[in-house]
Amino acid sequence: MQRLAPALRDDDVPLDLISLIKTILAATKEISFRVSQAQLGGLMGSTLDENIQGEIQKKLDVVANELFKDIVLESGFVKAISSEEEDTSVAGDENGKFLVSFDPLDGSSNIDINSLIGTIFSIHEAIPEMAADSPDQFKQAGHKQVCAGYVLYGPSTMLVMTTGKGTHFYVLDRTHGGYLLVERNVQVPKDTREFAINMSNQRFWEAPMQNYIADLVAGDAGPRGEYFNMRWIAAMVGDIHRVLSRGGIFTYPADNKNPDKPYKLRLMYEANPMSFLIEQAGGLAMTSKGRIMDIAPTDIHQRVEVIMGSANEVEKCLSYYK
Ligand code: AFP
Repeated sequence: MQRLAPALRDDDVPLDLISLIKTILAATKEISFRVSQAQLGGLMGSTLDENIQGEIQKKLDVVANELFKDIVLESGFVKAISSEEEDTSVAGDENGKFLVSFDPLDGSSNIDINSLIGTIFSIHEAIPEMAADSPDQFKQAGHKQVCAGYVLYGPSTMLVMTTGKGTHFYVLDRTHGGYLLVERNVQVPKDTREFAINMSNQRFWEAPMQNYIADLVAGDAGPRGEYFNMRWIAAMVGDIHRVLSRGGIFTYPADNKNPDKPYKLRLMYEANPMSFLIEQAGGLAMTSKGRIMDIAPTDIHQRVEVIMGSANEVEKCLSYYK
């Protein structure tokens, strides 16, 4: 099995980007260890603080954020970071070549039940003429990402990453402490009989999503004439990993549960990196209005509608919006 750096060199990834990726992965190895020790180390449960999005932070959210932020900012490669757990961007090295957006621990509600969680990251090139402390430098579309990935803290710690030359799976080998390539050029099957959506929001969705899901749930008695299975992990890392592994459609549609917050998932550190991974694996990553990676961001913590996964099924879902 190939080690990480040679695998990246095979994809012609520039050396400074390889160095940054190795720095990020050093942070994830430390987070993986802290996650495995959380109960023993008194790191379960919540803090008394809210993040900028009004969500109560878990103790592990805070630890993972500090670890990731400090290691990445100290590397010298990074001009600024933005994180789900930070109010605004944080400046790094004025000459740093890259911007890193991340969700230090996605799936926080799974922490206390010892279920799937992960770290998501997205890398853009820095804009030389913008100051390191300007949040505006993060307002770059997803198609400008130079790397995206996630690390899933599951039964094995897995890295899934793309630098624009396919999506590859790696596993953390604790015997030598590095990530080993286990599957190159993963492909999302075009067709699927599996969907992922939080069904408890059903009555709040727009009519097209109501109709699409109703047809899936109707199974072989409905217009699709086939049985569809449903899965929901409540951690995008887990749900997208399943889609990348065996196909499926994953959606967090618009809803009117809270009129001030029609979307749940965050563009910069959830939807964009996952879109890059899904598209590089032959899938589609859309909103009901267009490609996620073509959205011009207006805010670091912007939220967005997400419909992604097996290409034919995403097209089918979008046909209900026409
Ligand atoms: P956190 O980033 O706060 O952990 O939230 C996880 C998440 O944004 C995403 O990973 C899940 O798909 C989604 O929330 C789960 O949402 P529900 O609470 O509706 O199940």
